Amino acid sequence: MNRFSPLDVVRNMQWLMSVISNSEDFMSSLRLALVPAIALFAAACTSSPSSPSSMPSPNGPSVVIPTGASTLGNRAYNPDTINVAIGDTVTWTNTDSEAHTSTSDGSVWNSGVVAAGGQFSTKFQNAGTFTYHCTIHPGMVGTVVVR
Ligand SMILES: [Cu+2]
Repeated sequence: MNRFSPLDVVRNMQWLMSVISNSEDFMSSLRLALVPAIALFAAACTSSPSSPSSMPSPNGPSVVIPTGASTLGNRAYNPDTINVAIGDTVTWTNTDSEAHTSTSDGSVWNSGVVAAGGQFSTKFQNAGTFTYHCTIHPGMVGTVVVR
């Protein structure tokens, strides 16, 4: 004997459809709940960490302008002569309490005024020996050698 009449099949289909539509409601409400959670998670992942109070350490070659640099002559940039490779980006970090510049004698680069605590970076594309100075304090001199 057949346990399912055509009417039973229709009823079962209706039950199945109601379960599916309920589960779709459940899924959509789950999505609605998940979207803000995922957005928050993504925002947390992409936001940068809180700004450090100290200056970032440069990745490439680095020149420090030390305290009292205006009176230090050829020790005003440390190291006085820095050797780098073509394509390197050199960063000057002004740890002094006065503003300074890193200004190429041959107009290859010019930092402009680098405030106390500031940094300046420039990329060296060509080989050569480049002397530079501070436009604010005559006597502050350094050299970048690019090979
Ligand atoms: Cu200076």
